[in-house]
Amino acid sequence: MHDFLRQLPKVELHLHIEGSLEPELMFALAQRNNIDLPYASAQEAKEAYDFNDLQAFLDLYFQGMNVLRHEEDFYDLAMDYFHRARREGVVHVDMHFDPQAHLQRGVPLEVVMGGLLKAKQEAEESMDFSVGMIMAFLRDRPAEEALHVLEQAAPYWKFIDAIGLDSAERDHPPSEFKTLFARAKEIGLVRVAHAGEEGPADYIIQALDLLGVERIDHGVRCLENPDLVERLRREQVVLTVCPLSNVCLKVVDDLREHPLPTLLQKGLNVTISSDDPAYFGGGMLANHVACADAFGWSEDVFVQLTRNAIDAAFVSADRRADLL
Ligand code: ES4
Ligand code: ZN
Repeated sequence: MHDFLRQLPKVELHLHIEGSLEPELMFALAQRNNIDLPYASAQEAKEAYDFNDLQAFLDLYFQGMNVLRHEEDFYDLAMDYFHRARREGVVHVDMHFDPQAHLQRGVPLEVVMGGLLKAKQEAEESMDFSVGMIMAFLRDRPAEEALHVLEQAAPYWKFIDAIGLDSAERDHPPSEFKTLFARAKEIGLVRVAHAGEEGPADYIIQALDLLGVERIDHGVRCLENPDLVERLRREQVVLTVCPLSNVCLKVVDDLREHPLPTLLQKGLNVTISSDDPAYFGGGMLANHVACADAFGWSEDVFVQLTRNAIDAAFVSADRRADLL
């Protein structure tokens, strides 16, 4: 089964590129940019990755990305991930990135976009790999700031597939971002949002009804509302579920108690992603292997999940045909 999962051409729809920053690269970039890290070694950093909830993770996530200062840093970050993913049999990734997290630290949008787009172009030309771009907005910062950043990003709209909504979910409902998402629709961008990870099922409903999202990132708490589950099934809304992330952030106690099998059994359009592979114990392959071990799924379950991801991926019709 592990060999099958390694060679299966996998498609990842939910990946924060800043969350793919491995401690080894963090140390290399810290040295290159003369930045002090709160860890003595890469090993010590990994040992600090022990989270009780989403906020505990976000604190270290924002701290870790402080080593990203120059265009080459963003390029190296993305290329490092693309190579690792490709070696695990990943053939496409839709990549979230958090411009506000960098602007806040004085890193200009041009630096972020320049590095990420150069890496995307190079990977697509040389690695049989494709990359979708999701400009994500931080829901624990003001909606007006997000709108300003979206306007500021006008020169890059043509390179972006979608906007997303991430960061601390509790007490930051989708309803606060109606104007931002309406503007993204006007621009012609697809919309996705994190909902129902730590937040209630109602936030999934808000994301669908008020933000017009095409996919829900996580969405596992939909099971608290049977009417919502029926709607997600009827409309075949894609859920980008991240099993190891949910274990690490204690959304579930144990992978064997994860709602994934129930979501599938209810006929929902489920996909599997890694979220923040450097922080949550591994990438796409580790997530697939963990599901095989925890749920005893057969090969055809993984084939179906992969088909779901291919159908929803931000790719051209030609590339989608290649992936099938
Ligand atoms: C995230 Cl796991 C998760 N949830 C919400 N926002 C995020 N940003 C990076 N990882
Ligand atoms: Zn996420």
